[in-house]
Amino acid sequence: MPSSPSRRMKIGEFLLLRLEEAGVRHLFGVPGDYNLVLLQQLQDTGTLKWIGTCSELNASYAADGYARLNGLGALLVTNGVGALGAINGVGGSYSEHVPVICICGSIPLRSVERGLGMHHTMADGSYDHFLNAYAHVTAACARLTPRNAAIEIDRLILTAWREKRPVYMELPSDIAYLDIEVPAGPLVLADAPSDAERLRSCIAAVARRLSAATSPAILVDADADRFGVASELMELAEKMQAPVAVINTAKGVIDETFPHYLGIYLGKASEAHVREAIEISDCLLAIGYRPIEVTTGDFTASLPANTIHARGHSVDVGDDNYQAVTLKEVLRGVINAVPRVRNRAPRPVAAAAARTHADPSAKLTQAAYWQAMQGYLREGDVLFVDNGTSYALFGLKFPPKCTFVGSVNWGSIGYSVGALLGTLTAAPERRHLLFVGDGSFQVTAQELSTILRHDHKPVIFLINNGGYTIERGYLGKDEAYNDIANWSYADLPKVFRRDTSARSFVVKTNGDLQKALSAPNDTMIFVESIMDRYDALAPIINSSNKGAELDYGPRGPQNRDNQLRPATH
Ligand SMILES: Cc1ncc(C[n+]2csc(CCOP(=O)(O)OP(=O)(O)O)c2C)c(N)n1
Ligand SMILES: [Mg+2]
Repeated sequence: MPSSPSRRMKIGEFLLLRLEEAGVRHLFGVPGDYNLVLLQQLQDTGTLKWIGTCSELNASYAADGYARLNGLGALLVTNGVGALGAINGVGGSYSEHVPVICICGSIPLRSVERGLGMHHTMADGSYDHFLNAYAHVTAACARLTPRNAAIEIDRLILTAWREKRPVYMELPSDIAYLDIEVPAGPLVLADAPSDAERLRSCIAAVARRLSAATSPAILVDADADRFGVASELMELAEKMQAPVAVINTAKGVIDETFPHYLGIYLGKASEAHVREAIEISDCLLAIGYRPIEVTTGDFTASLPANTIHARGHSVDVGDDNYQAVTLKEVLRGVINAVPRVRNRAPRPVAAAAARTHADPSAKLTQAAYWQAMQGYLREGDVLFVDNGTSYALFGLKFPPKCTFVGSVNWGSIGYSVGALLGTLTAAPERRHLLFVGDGSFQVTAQELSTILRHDHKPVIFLINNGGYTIERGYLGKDEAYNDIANWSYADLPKVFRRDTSARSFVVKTNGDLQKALSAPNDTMIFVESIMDRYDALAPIINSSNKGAELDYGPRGPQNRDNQLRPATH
């Protein structure tokens, strides 16, 4: 049998080359003795650009943000201490379906083989703890050896890309410079072709149902973005004149100015027209739907029993389950197969709510803040939201071509600051707006320094309300555990970069906010808005109140008048 062409390369250099071929141009992380060898190879070969971060947690968030815009992201950590620092973020990538490659410079094989005790281990003779930990938060993981490296590197990168999930690889520090035989050709990121019969049958089954329906509709979760099918979904909706709703994880995935876009579906918490179109559809096509309490209006979502469930690599239609098909091919086939509908007009778009005039000298409230933000958004923005009262961003209407970045399922506070570094690195030409609370910001604040170091120009909107307001709606309206230290947030750009040109604003009134919003975007803008600790939009407090019922049950302490409730006017 003729063997496929091969060549010889150093393991570390091969890994870097493969990352580059997979479209990864930057590597985030923190150096450590076990990974310095790979960093030296990166330096010597000039393949990827190194973006050192202040912590591995932030590197994991940055790689996640980068991957969301770039299709794939990567970070480099050191054994144990670095790997566990990053595992929260990698777990988030797993939960949120984001393809991230976590590379860990690990214990030399010499020590593993001889059982030599080494630092950054449990000193218990085992070297597998961190590999085992990562097995729970990755689609695949492996420790590289000279025998498996050529195969494992390709398998792991391709698995991350195909599954839209993170992978973890350990590169023992004494093998990065060893020559191995590697394939001569480049790594091609592609899905395995669908099974021809399954694909044909699946397309026919979906198209048949959709064509026969009188009220077809589409419901979109985040996988529509991860598997890159937003434009197909809009094409299908257009051809069938069918309405499309998203759940909050997929905010902005469907252009919100698209005539067939309905809004966000959240069960009973949805607007009536959205709820009706989804719940009484006689053929609902759901894309990657993964319901949890915060994406279903506390389990009040109710999809029709005969909903078609399409996922990245499989489709459920009635009793039939189709495997070995890809979402993109299925949708392309369905678009071609369904007849063009002309008599199902989209519902007229409601006129935008009239803007009330804000008194410039009045103290800033959340209601006025979010109304002002609606006017600030512009086409093409990358819009970040962290946990907290900033969730009000979900209520704003996005202009075309905006990208939403958030972590709705995983919900780790501080994610947004690290991820912002990642999206800025992936797409520095776009305008990036971060909406974050003081509590979330404190978790990962030091990454602001890396953002400044690389001359990025985001706009950071921080709400200083003295602590964890959204948590006060669960429990502890006035308890000290929901209070935090009152930093001088707007001074931080100067702290993190002495010669910063960032424009900082401390906003207390509507007039202050207007001034901040009129600053040009030629440098970083940091807007610290001081607001009342009890101020939050009613849907947000309601959601916290309901969350407390679910979390603590009827015997819980939330009923002792110990909970922030929506204001009653
Ligand atoms: C890593 C992590 N720790 C704790 C929490 C719990 N938590 C959720 S929201 C929140 C408070 C957020 O406060 P802040 O960012 O100030 O937002 P606010 O509601 O005050 O606007 C906390 C502590 C979490 N989601 N993630
Ligand atoms: Mg707060």
